[in-house]
Amino acid sequence: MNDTVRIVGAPTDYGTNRRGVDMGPSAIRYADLAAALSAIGHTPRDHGDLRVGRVESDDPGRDDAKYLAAIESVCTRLADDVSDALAAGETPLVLGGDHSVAIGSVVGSARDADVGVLWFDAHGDLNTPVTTPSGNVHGMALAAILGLGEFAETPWANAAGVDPETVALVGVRDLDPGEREAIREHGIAAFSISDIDDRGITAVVAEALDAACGRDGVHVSLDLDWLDPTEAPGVGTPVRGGVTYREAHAALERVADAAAVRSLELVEVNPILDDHNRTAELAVELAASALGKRIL
Ligand code: HAR
Ligand code: MN
Ligand code: MN
Ligand code: MN
Repeated sequence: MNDTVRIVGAPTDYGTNRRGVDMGPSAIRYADLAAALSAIGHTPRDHGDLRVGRVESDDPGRDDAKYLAAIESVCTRLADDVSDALAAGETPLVLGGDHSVAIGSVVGSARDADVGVLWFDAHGDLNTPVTTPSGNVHGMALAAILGLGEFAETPWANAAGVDPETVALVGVRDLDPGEREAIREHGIAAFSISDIDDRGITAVVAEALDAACGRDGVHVSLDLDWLDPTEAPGVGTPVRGGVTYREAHAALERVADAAAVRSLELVEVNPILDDHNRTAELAVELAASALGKRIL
């Protein structure tokens, strides 16, 4: 873990139907992200937001992967920022935006490095343009990173070079049939919310870390819809029965203990749907846990 944390906002709405996640970076900053990082001994360096076009004036291009060209443009620039931060000895902290920004975060984090991915999410995000029920790329982000299906032909998959066997999904509870198939076919470690019921969050996270730590650490992708909607109402695709407030903190505290965090992202915060910025505040708290905040 580097002491300087480089904050990069990626205010996109391209990967989702709902309009409002593009305001996530602003809401997370307003929830005092920088102060929370300083309070635990880090030096925040805010690089501002990437320039992102407005979805209303753009063309989706195709139905089975809407706005893919615009997403590729944002992710290419984001990947460069993330890898520049690492080269400068800083820890990248990416603020989404919808979950499609993870493509850029992981490509940047895994550049010239052996990196695994921990995916905290209600969803698998493993659809491809063939299996997607929505055409929304946020539901395909992990498939794109791994180069599944048609994504094998895109340059980003080869750029990431992430092995499906160093990916772990934690807390999933809403998978499409094609996603279950992808998990089986590619040997992706997937821990459902029922696994957490049965074995407890700390045991599950320990196993997920075992699976997902590359030689150069792990990229932690935190989709706020991972939590129960009572705790995190400000998300576009809430799914009942998510992890609790304490389970979420315990998970990210264990991740911090493993001292393997190479990069982190907070995605899918939608201030329009939120309750007085509660979800953005929770995102900040959880980032602090992942980056070493201790109670005692
Ligand atoms: N699986 C569905 C789809 O592909 C829903 C995806 C919901 N997306 C997210 N991602 N918030 O985690 O459209
Ligand atoms: Mn997601
Ligand atoms: Mn690599
Ligand atoms: Mn999700």
